Parts: sequence; structure tokens; C-alpha cells
Amino acid sequence: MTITTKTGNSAEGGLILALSKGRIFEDTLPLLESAGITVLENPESSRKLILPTNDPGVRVLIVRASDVPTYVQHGAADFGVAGKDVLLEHGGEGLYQPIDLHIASCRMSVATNAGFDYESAVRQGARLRVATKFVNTAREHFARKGVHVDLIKLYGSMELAPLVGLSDAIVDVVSTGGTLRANNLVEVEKIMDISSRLVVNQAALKLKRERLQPILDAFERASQTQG
Ligand code: PRT
Ligand code: MG
Repeated sequence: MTITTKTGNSAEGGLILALSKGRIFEDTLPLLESAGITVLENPESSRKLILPTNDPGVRVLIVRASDVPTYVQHGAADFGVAGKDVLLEHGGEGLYQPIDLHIASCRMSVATNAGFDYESAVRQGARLRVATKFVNTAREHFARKGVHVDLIKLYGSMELAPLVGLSDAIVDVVSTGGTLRANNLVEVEKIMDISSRLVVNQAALKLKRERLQPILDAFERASQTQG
């Protein structure tokens, strides 16, 4: 049995990039193109989890968005793209984060039912029940404000929690705000702006610098022209 080593599966010299399906994959494609790399299969239609590119030395792993930092940290991927929201929850251990790619942009916010008086709840120092996937970010935010919270960890569909009385508030990422509006929720406080970052395995950065650097440079140049 082979166990992944610190420098990863790609010890033969190839590069492995970890991406999640959906907006991060879509927004990373033009950056890859700017480095001369074309992904040869579409993850929405292919069942493959390791996708080839036009460069035999570069392959793309398709993983859950929140798993990207873990693959890169352990060297199973040399580099990856992950949202700041995901990186804050992961902690960033073992990861070098050289570039803000300005893609998959959104914001992390607090939202409540339309009728809930958030300002007075916070002022009165009552314990606030907050449901979220982003427990570290939420804990830090409310600690900074001096607000006592009971955090309820969820893995998705946070918007449902206030509707059914599971929580008073949620902490979630918001982009158009359409999902909040459709559920009669109101964004009551912005915590931070979010965008996706390039993350690189620290060992790969040293051992594969020659292969990685031109790609990092191309990503850096291309991302400066993004939103
Ligand atoms: O979906 P899955 O559970 O696999 O994981 P994920 O939600 O973490 O992955 P994915 O691919 O949906 O998101 C990847 C990254 O994109 C996140 O880590 C964020 O950094 C970023 N991003 C940008 C977003 C959004 N915009 C966004 N709108 N992530 C999630 N959303 C959600 C939002 O929470 C809401 O439920 O999309 C829904 C629609 O948003 P509105 O405001 O446009 O209605
Ligand atoms: Mg999602």
C-alpha cells in the first residue's frame, strides 16, 4: 500500500491542482488558460475525479470546496484554489497563500428573519443562537463584538435555520442576496469580503518551484484583471 508522502502523489515531477466543481472551477479556467493550460474534460459531465489537461505534466483533482486545503496541506495536491471562508475554517496550516485571485467573490454576513431585532438583541447582551458552517469565523466575529453566542454547526442550507426556529441568526456567504430574500431573511451585518486564494503546498513550493513559478506568475497577472 502506498501512503501519500509530504510532496504528494506527484513525486514524479508532475503538478496536481485541486479545484472544486462549480464557480471555483469555472472562474479558474481562464487563469489556467493564461498559463497555457486547458482542462480536457468537464467535471459537470465527466465522472472522473482526476482530469487531464493539454499539459501531460499537469492534472486537476476535483474535490469538495472545503476539502481543497486538506489535499494541498498533505501534498496530495501541489496547489489549489479555495475561498477565504474555507481557508479561515481550515486554519491554513502547511499552506502558502501567495495570491488573492479575486474570483468567486462574495461576502460573509449575519442574517436573521426579517422581523428579528438584531441590534437590540446584541445590545441587550442576550445569548444569540447562531447556525453556521463557519464556526471559527462566527466565534471570532461575535467574540470581538463581545456578544455571547450558542453556535450550532450545520453543513448546508443555513437559510433554513431561522425559518424553523433552530437559530436566531445565521452566518453564511452571500453573493446576490437572492437566497436570503427568497426566504424572507435580512442581511443585518457584513463580517468580511471573501474571494478565492491560490494555496500552495509548502514543500512543493520548494521542490517544484521551477514548474510552479510560471503558473503562479500567470495566475497573478491574469487575476489583476479580474473583478
Ligand atoms: O456546495 P458545497 O457544499 O460542495 O460546498 P461550497 O458551498 O463550499 O462550494 P461552492 O462551490 O458552492 O462555493 C465555493 C466557494 O465559492 C465558497 O467557498 C465561497 O468562497 C465562494 N462563493 C461565492 C460562494 C458564493 N459566492 C455563494 N453565493 N459560496 C456559496 N454561495 C452560496 C450562498 O451561501 C447561497 O446559499 O450560494 C447561494 C446563493 O447565493 P446568493 O446570495 O447569490 O443567493
Ligand atoms: Mg455550495
